Parts: sequence; C-alpha cells; structure tokens
Amino acid sequence: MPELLATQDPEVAAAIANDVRRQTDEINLIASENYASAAVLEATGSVLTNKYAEGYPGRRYYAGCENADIVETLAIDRVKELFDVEAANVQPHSGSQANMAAYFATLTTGDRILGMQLDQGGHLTHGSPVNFSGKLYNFASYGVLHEEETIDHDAVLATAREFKPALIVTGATAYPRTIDFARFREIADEVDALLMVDMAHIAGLIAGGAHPSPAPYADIITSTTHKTLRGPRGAMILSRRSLARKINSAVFPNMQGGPMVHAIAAKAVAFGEAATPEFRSYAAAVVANAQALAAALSKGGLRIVSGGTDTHMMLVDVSTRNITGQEAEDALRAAGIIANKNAIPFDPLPPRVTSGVRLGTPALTSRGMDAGDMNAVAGFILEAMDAAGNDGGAASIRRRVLDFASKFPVPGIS
Ligand code: DSN
Repeated sequence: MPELLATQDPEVAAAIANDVRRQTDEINLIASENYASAAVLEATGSVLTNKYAEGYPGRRYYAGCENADIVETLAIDRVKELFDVEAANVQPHSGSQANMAAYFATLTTGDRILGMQLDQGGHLTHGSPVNFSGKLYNFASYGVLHEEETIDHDAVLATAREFKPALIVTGATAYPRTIDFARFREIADEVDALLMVDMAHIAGLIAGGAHPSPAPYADIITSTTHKTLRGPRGAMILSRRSLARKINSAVFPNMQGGPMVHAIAAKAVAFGEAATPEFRSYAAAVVANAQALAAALSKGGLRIVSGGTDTHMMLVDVSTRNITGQEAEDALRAAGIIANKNAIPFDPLPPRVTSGVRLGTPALTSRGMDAGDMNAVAGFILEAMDAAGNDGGAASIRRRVLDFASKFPVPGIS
C-alpha cells in the first residue's frame, strides 16, 4: 500500500492497493488494456502535474514552462521518428478528444464522414448517433462481409461514391484483421476525401513492426497511447506538416485547455521504450500469442470471428457454447479472467447482452507469457465457460488461475 496515502487517505490507498492485487492476481484479456512500465508510471505520477502550460513548446501562455517544453518536444520528436510522420500533437487527453480535434481541424459541422459501424468493429467516435460525432456530422457507415467477416471494400467504395464524404475514417476497436490502408487511400482518392486512420488499438503493433503502418497513406492518424503502445492513458494526433497548424489550433485553444504535462512526459518515456528492439519482440509476441490463443480456443469448440486474427485481438462467438456474451464475461470474471462482452458481426442479441467476447493479448504478453502459455489460458477460458453459473466450479478455476498468474511478474508492479 502507498505509505503516505495509507496514513493520509486510507480509503483511496486501500482502493489502489486492492487494484495492485487485482491486476496481479487476474488474467487480463481486455484488448485495450496493458501494463505501463515503472518508468512510465513514475513520469505519470511526477510533479509535472502541477504545471499549467497552455500553448505549445516555445509559445506558452504561462511562465515557468521550460521543463514542460523539454518533455513535450521530446515526445513530439520521438513519436514523429517512431511512426515516420511529419507532425505530431501529443496533447489530447483521450482517444475521443483526439478524434474530435481531428474532425474539428479538417471539417465543418454537418460535413459528411464515412466510418465503420460500431456494431461491426468501429468506435463511438466513428459516427454513433449517441456520440458527438454522430450529432455534429453527417455519417454513413461501412461494415464487414457476412461470410468472411472482413471489411467489405466494395461496399466502402460504393457508399463513398454515392455519399461523397469529405473524410473517410478507418481503424477499429473490435476488428481482428489487418486493415488495408492502401485500399482505403485509393477509395478516398477516388471520391476526393481525406483519409483518417484511428490506430488506437494497433499503435504498438505498428511501432513494433507487427502491423503495416498507415503513415504512407493517411492524412491524419489518431491514437491513444495506453493500449498496445503501453504508455500512459492519453492520446495523440499525427499528420502531414500541411495539416499541423489546423490540428494544433483544434486541440488548443478550440477544444482543450491546459495540457497534462505529466502525461506528456510519460508519453515521451513510452515512445522511447517503443523504439527499442525489446519492444519489437514484444509486438511480435503479442500477435503470436493472439494467434495461438485463437487456435487453442477454436480447437476447444469456440468460433473465432473471421476464422482467426492478424493482430492482438480476437472476437469469440460464444453462442456455440449456448451462452451469451454477458454470461461469458461473468463466467470468466468469476474464474479470475477479465474480458469484455462484445457484439459479433450481425449479432442477433442487443449490445448489453451480445453473442461474443473480445479477447486481447497485449497485457498478458507484457507479463512475459508466450505462445505455449496460451494453451493454459485457453484451457481456463473453456473451463470457465463450461462452469457458467456454477460458483463452486468457478472458484476452483480461480484458484488455479491465481497460481498460474503468480508465475508472471507485472511490469510496474512486481
Ligand atoms: N474503450 C476502448 C476499447 O476498449 O476498445 C475504445 O475506446
């Protein structure tokens, strides 16, 4: 338990200590989560949280920003090199805010955008009617093919021709296959649209060379920094130099106020880590683990959407086990395995129930698990689903999950 907090504020200290234990004891298969390194955590918890630094390096609205300038310039330079892009804004507090700023920088409200359907893998900010994106802009959507469950590029092109969007957005939160950025560029060019890639889920894979980069094709790239990239909670916008001024103004002063300098410092640390050979090995292992886990689950009788994965995540159709996505999530939780229910393409069940779960390997790969360990993880998952609703069965699996997990140190904790 953190010592100072334990004395001053035992309630908060206890919640943090309990989450340290939870993160250590459980198997985390949430595809969008990871374990930041001790160095990233140290920068995140630093005194830079005390500083106001509206503006950009060298052009601030407050005095005393010399160290804020250093960390922000380091973050910008490192991320530009990491992803081979001309410009970067590292101030967005979240992925949604990065996407909001990207739209604000390039469009006028009411403009047309073509994005991926939420229930087929897209994100709320790609046009959901309950999100600012769907409220402020005029969206049309694309999805996946019924049989293959991969992006229907012919439909993307046909819709783009008819709808004439000013911007096409690709990137996903629940799509396990490589996205063909070159094909999206061709479609965007054909209808004279800008191309935006939201690479939040796969940023670490791209940085580590385990997924093709959108950089040669996209006008704007947005991303969070805490998923496969393994940095602090936050986001960024990468772009061509010609769009940099508009993007910077869209982030500040248009949409955000003071940047979180402590988070920017931690982003700089994470970008440094992601440029190492160790991170390249990590990114390759994340994909190898996902493929091994998908194969083992498939062998165990579960249907993997699109037949497998090219990335860090898979969508598992649990209806073959006669349970819903919600029941699967609950059964896994009871066994000490953390994952989220997720709609599968053309899901007959509502979003609060679903027929699937989304599983990802970024976090357990950060603990050093390898493809061989995925057989054990798959075994626990299959057993837990069979034990759905059986408290005694779940408790027995949970004990074995705890014993298994204890063999793998958690970065930033152990
Ligand atoms: N919440 C994130 C995810 O889990 O994919 C997307 O914003």
